Amino acid sequence: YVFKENRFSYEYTAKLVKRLCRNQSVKVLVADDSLVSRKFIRSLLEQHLFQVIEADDGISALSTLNDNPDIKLLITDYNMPGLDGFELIIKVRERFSREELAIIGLSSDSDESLSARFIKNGANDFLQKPFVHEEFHCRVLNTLDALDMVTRLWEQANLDYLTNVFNRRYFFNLYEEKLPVITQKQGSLSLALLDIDFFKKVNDTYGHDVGDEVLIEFANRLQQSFSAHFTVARIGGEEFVVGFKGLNVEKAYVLLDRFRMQLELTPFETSKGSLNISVSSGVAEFTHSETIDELLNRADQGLYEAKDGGRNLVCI
Ligand code: GH3
Ligand code: MG
Ligand code: MG
Ligand code: MG
Repeated sequence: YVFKENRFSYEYTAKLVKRLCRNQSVKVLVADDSLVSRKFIRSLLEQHLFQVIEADDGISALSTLNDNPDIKLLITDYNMPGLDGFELIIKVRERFSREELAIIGLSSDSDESLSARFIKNGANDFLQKPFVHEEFHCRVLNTLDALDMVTRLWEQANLDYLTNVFNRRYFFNLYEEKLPVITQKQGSLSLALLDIDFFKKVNDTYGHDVGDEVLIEFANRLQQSFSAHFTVARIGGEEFVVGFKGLNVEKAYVLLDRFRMQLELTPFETSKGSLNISVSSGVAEFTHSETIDELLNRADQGLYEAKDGGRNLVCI
């Protein structure tokens, strides 16, 4: 492929290698009722190291997608028995957005309006069969590059650059959206505000870089303890929040106090040696008429009490 393009520059090769590495982890579903066509597309995709899954009609494509939500690209034929390509992508788009799953439509039908109809119905791109191999590769790679770009932009907008947990923007957007839903469903939510104790002293004694190491390690421990079930975000310098959806304040308190104790008992290993770190937290339970700012304010009052009470405490 490289030689055929006759552009054997270092940058070009590096880009290709990077792509091939990415492709190895990309699952592509090929939906086509023709065995010959499926095998052909599979061979083209495998040249670029993609993981290929096949479906021989729309219905089995749909169930394969439901069982494998990590599939990134669906390449679907138009004419198939049962569920055709259009009906398939309309159903697929009820569950997966264009940013989660890319779709490329294919057809050997001579109807010229097909490509526009495919794209209007939710396909990211369309290819007329038979196609030149090179065009197929270009369209697949462009579609996946666009998907990667959206993912990168989303991460830059919503993740904290230092610790990789959710950032302040994500946290406020999420709860402004979620609080009315929780109210409607009569569900419970407790919100904790956590603040590292005497963090300024870490910076002053060991330097800002060690301060950063502590923040990263603290965020990792928070994630390990909570992020499988709850939302963890960094909303300020050394201030983090955990949204305990589904928990009343007593239950959230128990989890937070366990975290506080584990933190106290396990020193942080940094480049300047091991440091003892403690955390103070305030936690409040959502009452169904308040805003996220009001809830956070009540958690902050708990945090103030924890600091005032000598630190290394959780207060309701
Ligand atoms: P307290 O126990 O009352 O919480 O005291 P503290 O020293 O932890 O709190 P204070 O608010 O006085 O200090 C927080 C410090 O966090 C001040 C600021 O320079 C530092 N900080 C904020 N963001 C960062 C960061 O991204 N990296 C590092 N290394 N330090 C940060
Ligand atoms: Mg067909
Ligand atoms: Mg603080
Ligand atoms: Mg602090």
